This record gives sequence, C-alpha cells and structure tokens, in this order.
Amino acid sequence: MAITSYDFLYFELHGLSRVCRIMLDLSGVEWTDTYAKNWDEQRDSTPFLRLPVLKEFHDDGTTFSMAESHAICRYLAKQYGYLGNHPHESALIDMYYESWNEVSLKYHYVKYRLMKLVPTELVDKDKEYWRDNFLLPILSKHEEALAKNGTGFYVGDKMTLADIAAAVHLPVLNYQGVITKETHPNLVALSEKLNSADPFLSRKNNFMKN
Ligand SMILES: N[C@@H](CCC(=O)N[C@@H](CS)C(=O)NCC(=O)O)C(=O)O
Repeated sequence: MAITSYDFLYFELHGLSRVCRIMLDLSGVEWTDTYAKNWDEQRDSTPFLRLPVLKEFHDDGTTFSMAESHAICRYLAKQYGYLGNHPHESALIDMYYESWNEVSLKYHYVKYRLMKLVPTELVDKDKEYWRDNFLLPILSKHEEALAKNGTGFYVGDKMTLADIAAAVHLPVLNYQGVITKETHPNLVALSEKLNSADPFLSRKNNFMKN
C-alpha cells in the first residue's frame, strides 16, 4: 500500500494549520488544501468535532483519517524524516515542538479569548505577563539549546519539526519585537534562514488574517 495523496481540511486561515501545511508541502506528496464551507454540516463527521482533519489516500483504495493538529504534524514529521533518527532525538524534537505550542497557545488564548471577556487594559497587562513569563524566558532556553547544538538546528544537523515550528511561530509571536538578533541570535538566524526559502516563503502570505 502506497500513499497517493492527502486532503487537509481546515478553515481559510492560518490558525492551527501553519506547521501542518508546511509539513505537507515538505512531504513532496500531492495534497489538497480544502476549506470547510458548510462547517455546521461537516462537524459531526470529524473525530472530535474540530478541525483540522487530515485524510491520507492509498493506491489500494483505502483511506486513513486523523484529527488534532499537533498529532498530524508529528505523524507527517515522522513519515517524512523530520523527527530525528533515534528515540532520544525524536523526544527532544517533540519537546521543543511542544514548547512552541505552549508559548503559542497561551498567546492566542490572551489574544482571541481573553479579549472577549475583559477590558483592553487587562488584556494588555496579560500580554505583558505572557511576554515576561513565557515568551522571553522560554525562548531564552531555546536560544541556549541552539547555541549549544551549534549546527543551526535544534537537534542533529538538519531541519526537523522543532526548527519548522520555530520558523513558523517566531514571526507571529514576536510581541513588540522583543526577540532580536542581539538577544536571541541563533533563534533569529534559524527563523530567517528557513523563512527566506520555500515552502515557508510561499506559505507566509496565504491568508490576510491569522
Ligand atoms: N486541539 C485541537 C483544537 C482544534 C480546534 O480548536 N479547532 C477549531 C479551529 S482553530 C475549530 O474546529 N473550531 C470550530 C468549532 O469549534 O466548531 C487541535 O489542535 O487540532
């Protein structure tokens, strides 16, 4: 059984899909970016009533289907060689990947959820709290790890899911431009290097909104 193509069902925005779409581009396999048009009717047919959902089509006519954006990214990373060569490498790549997800999830909670619940001044205060207690300290640890590895990548000497997550998330999460070449040279260099080439470059301006 061989994989013939993928279908990636999500909304017409970046949201939780940035890393997944990059992974699909990197797979080299034909894939379709499908936007949910009748979500109310489609919801029930998804595993957890949420998007994204990945469908994988095979040459024997069978289909494999899964949900959960991070599980999808990990699955594709493993399938196409972006999850390391040894269980320890895979675990570390996954650790940095999840660390990015943590920083991103907390930011998006403040940006999209809290702002509906509390006045703007409190949202701004919470963004500052997030900047000082998550973004800066956690990414400083990432910077140390990149400096220590010394290859320009988080783990080993080639691009993995951890590096892909960094390139995708850093430009979005760099609140008030606090992460700079001076404060986090290895992290910024990694992000700039990956974002200056496809598929990162061509994916960047896909949608106007997040
Ligand atoms: N943990 C899930 C969260 C999925 C999720 O919250 N998806 C949102 C879009 S970002 C959704 O499907 N919203 C539509 C709805 O809740 O009806 C994942 O990472 O895939």
